[in-house]
Amino acid sequence: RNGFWRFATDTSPEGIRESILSHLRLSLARSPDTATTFDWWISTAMMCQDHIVDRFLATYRAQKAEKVKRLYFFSLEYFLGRLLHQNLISLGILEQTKKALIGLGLDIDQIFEEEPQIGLGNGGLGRLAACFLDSLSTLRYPAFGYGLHYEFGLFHQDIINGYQVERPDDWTRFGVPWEIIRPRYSQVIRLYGNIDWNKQKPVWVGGKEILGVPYDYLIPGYNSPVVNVLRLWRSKSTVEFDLEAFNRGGYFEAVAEKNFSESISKVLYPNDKTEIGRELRLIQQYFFVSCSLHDIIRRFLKEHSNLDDFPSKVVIHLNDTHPAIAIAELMRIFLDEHNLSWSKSWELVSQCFAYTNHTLMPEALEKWSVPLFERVLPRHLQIIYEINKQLLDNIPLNIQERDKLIRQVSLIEETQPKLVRMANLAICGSYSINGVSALHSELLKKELFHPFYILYPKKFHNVTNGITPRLWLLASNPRLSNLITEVIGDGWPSDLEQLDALKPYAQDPAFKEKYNLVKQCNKDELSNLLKKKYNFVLDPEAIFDVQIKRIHEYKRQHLNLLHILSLYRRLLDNPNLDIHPRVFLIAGKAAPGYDLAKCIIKAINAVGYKINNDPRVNKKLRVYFVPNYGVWSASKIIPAADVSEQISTAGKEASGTGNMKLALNGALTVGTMDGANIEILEAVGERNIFIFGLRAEEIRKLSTSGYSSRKIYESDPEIKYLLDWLKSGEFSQNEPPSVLYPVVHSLIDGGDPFFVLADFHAYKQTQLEVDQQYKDRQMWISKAILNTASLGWFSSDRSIQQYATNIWDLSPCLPK
Ligand code: DL6
Repeated sequence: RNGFWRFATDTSPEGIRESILSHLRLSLARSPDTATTFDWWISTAMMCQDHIVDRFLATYRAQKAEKVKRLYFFSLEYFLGRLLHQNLISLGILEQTKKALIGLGLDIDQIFEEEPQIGLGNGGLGRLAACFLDSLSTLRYPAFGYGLHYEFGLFHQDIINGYQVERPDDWTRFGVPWEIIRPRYSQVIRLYGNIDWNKQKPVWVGGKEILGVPYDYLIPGYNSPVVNVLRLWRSKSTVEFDLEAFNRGGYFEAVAEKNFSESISKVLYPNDKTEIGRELRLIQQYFFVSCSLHDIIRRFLKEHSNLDDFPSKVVIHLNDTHPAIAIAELMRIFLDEHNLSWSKSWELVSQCFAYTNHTLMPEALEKWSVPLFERVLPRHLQIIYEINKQLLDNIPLNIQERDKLIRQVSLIEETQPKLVRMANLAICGSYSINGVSALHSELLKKELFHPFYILYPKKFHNVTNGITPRLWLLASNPRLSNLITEVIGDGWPSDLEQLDALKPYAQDPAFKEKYNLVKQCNKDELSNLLKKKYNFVLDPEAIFDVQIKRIHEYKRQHLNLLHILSLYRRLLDNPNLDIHPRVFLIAGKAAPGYDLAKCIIKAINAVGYKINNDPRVNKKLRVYFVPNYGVWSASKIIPAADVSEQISTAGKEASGTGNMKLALNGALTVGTMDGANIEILEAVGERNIFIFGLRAEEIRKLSTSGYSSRKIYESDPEIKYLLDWLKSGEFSQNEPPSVLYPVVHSLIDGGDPFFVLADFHAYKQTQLEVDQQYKDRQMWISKAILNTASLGWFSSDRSIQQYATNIWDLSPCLPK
């Protein structure tokens, strides 16, 4: 290892042991004989943090000395999961720590289990942000993540009587050894108030002031000397006790003021429902953006005497439209706080921002009502109006259908009330816009953002998502990792395309046997875990068929369910049906306000309960819904999966990253031509993936030519039978049959907006093919190996490298 390791404290097992013991004593005031496993985890994390801090100090010193250009990643979500295991791997001290703990009579896996998960995200978007942080430090790029320090992360999901029940996620309850609170770098931000026009220029006055306190998480890179920072803001009242409010209304009013301020960073919003009109959500977005921009400018001005070079040193990446208000806020700061002219401010601002879109669903594009905006951020509304004026004035006069184009690109939607379109603001204020898979980026240009593409074709890019192999292979699948290292050496975790060298081994009998053994052991382990935790009965010899992701109609868990029902029917009709036993594992959370998604969970559990308790079929078919899906359960399920369900309606899933994690771990994809599935198909080859269903173009045509799901229902005996069966009451146990009606209704008279019925037969046919192919185990194993070997390109290191070179113009910076 290179010279940077000199920064670390002692990395020998003995040194690590001493450090853990001294944290136990000096930081926790505990002795080994009274310490709980939780105390040991905290002390181990503190030992680990010591090593990280040394590297961080060296990184920061070097970045400052070189006045580097930095990436500032703005995201409302970071789905980090647990950090200890990953951090030990990154630092290269996992084995030594294991030894040290064994010496203390402790098992490292039990210690890992003590760590509360950091679930500050809903799903793919937040987990992508976490993978990107890992890759940024690994590739040694100077970067800061900025976000919110939610007091409550993504809710806990219990399944009670088949229903999703939410519980708050109080993740900081027992303290978090990773965070460094830096009150000295707090920021004060303003909300509400009004504009004073009596000065030479408009001045935003009055309203409320809120304090943002930074909580820093240090993010080490894998086998890298670089440690970057994730800075999360927590809201506080500017005054502990508002005397004025006390005088006006007494004690309770004074405390209410404090409560309001602290409510801003209280809870993560679930993302799947339209948020229009949720004032607190807008305030959350503004709060974190304003704190972060002030923090960036403060740091910049420490290294520069004026703002002229700002865009050559600062790039701000907008992770979806959630932080798009940053464009108006940076304008406001330059205009009002730094007295720059409009044109100078716009010149600087429009060179700083890059925006990634993460969804093609038009209803998910954020819009805020103008009256709400005017009340909460009156100065920003003015600025947005002015940006809009300039945008519209600059549309060439000779462009085709100019009036229509103006209506489409305007930052304001002329509805009642009027709406501010955050995606349009993000596009107009950013120098780069990208989608997250090849198909998604094409559809952005062709459909969702077509009017902008006409105006600014050069702004549009694609960066296909990626996943960090450190978490999704090295940490979560140690058996497969060891096997790979045995054959191709240990360079692959930081250069995943080295996996290509495994391709010839897909035909090597000895390697195949070992690969198969790894999968079998992982399946045994998952079976034992699920038995212990939920009393699920899994036959490790069965096909493990996995669909794990947020529950959403477009992801079509109900298509999976219809196929399960059809299998059940066929088994009942023919108990000797020659199919390989299969266990369907489905997991995911539904947004608490998304009733239909919650009903789909209920339906899966209801059907599962019936099947699992039916001795006529349960040797061949099992269906389980695994509660509380998150980073941890993903890391247990993925290594054991044989089949990966990626069955979204074509054109709806922006990319997906679960598809990459599962294929990397040797599961064969059953998927539509959607998102990154298409690129996975190109990488693994059509013989090693199961593609089915309507293409995006066909879906588009079908929806314009008048798709009638009722007609399908009436004319297709099997579909009719299955839907009638689902609502017959046979699955609703002690409840009325109507509990499952919403799912059935959505597929018949609800119009089946995601074309479940249209794709059913193609899906069923493909599943027959899966069953046939699994019977030829030797062939299946070769295909699984080829999946692992072909997924190197899907590393988040590749994504970050593309962003750094093609969009951010960033250079690595190494501590000396
Ligand atoms: O880009 C990360 C991830 C994609 O892989 C998924 O396909 C996409 O659904 C998800 N998008 C969101 C949208 N949320 N908002 N806004 O989570 O992003």
